[in-house]
Amino acid sequence: MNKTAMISGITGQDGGYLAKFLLEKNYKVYGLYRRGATDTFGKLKEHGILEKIELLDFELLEFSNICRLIRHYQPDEFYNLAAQSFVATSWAEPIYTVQADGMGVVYILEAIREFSPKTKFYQASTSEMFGKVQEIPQTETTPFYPRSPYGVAKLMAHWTCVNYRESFGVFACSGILFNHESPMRGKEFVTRKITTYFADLVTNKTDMPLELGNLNIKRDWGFAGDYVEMMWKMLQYDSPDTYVLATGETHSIRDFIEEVGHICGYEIEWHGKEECETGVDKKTGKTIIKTNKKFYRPAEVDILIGNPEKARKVLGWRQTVSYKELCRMMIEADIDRAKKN
Ligand code: NAP
Ligand code: G4F
Repeated sequence: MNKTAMISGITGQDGGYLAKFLLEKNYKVYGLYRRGATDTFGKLKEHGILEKIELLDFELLEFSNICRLIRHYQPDEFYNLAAQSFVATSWAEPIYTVQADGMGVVYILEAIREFSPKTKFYQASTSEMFGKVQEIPQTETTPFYPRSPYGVAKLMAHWTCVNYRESFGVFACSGILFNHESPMRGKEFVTRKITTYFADLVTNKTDMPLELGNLNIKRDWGFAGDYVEMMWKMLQYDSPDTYVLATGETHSIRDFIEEVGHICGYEIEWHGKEECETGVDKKTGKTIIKTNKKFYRPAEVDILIGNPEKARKVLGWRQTVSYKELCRMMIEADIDRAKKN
């Protein structure tokens, strides 16, 4: 009998990579999605797996819907990747974000506890929970200090997961994942915002500068494809636990721009400071990057860098795509797309 897995957030970046991975392992995959007025299956089509997934209606805020799904299908594994995942939006929509990213997880765990206690559960926790970091690098024991409604909601979900593990014996794992990117990353996130811009620039689709927020922020960026395999590994291990997944390297936004720019043949010279900074193409003297206060956040997470030692030892975690390879993979994919459209 094939194992069954439910993936919430199937239309997102990680949903597509995880579904592809599980299908290759002969899982029966139920893709949980919320109805939209426009087509949200673009990533699954690009992966070439849309037809192989059984799609089911799902909404994080609808407890009755979650109960029915879990009671009826009783999946072997449930991967909760659904969330309002854009940190900046969480200040504009704090109540919705806390309900979806926090309470939504309580709903799923309650449904599992009540109707399918054998279902193993993966929660997409995040390095945003470390926020104003209390330790460098961050590990599973670093104290949390979230800086956004998103981080606060995810922290509630994380502790709920730990609590259902300890109180009710639910096989609930929490993966504290640091930023992971790919050509399937949403275009509002900073890496993809930068690669789509440079792709438009080199294919002459724009001659305007790219406007960004704080360029000094540092992130630990890995490749999404590497991280989804570890989600699965967590659920195959003898007992449920919490793991940090990260590369152990950190780079600034400015560094990411320079790397992608370099691949595209631009050498960038920086002028001014902070909210008045510009990046100028050395060859032409043209301004291609501008900072704009609009993209600054009310409270920042200045630096993230994880120590994935526990995952390395227990799960065999290893990174297959380096930072530079990731930059190249993302810009090449966006240039290809820009040429096609
Ligand atoms: P993503 O691309 O933004 O995907 C989020 C998914 O959640 C989408 O499928 C979205 O559906 C769905 N969703 C949002 N609100 C929902 C709701 N109310 N009900 C049902 N579905 C809803 O995110 P991702 O990068 O794949 O990340 C996957 C998960 O990992 C998220 O929980 C994120 O918070 C977490 N995480 C991500 C990273 C990272 O660096 N990528 C790091 C740590 C943790 P629509 O397509 O309909 O919007
Ligand atoms: O790419 P970002 O929007 O990702 P952020 O906020 O780190 O969140 C992502 O990673 C988390 C894991 O740590 C996930 F939990 C979360 O779901 C999401 O996947 O922003 C990265 C940094 C921020 O500090 C932001 O202030 O880039 C800075 N930034 C500077 N200018 C910008 C911009 N971010 C965006 N999105 N757009 C800008 O113009």
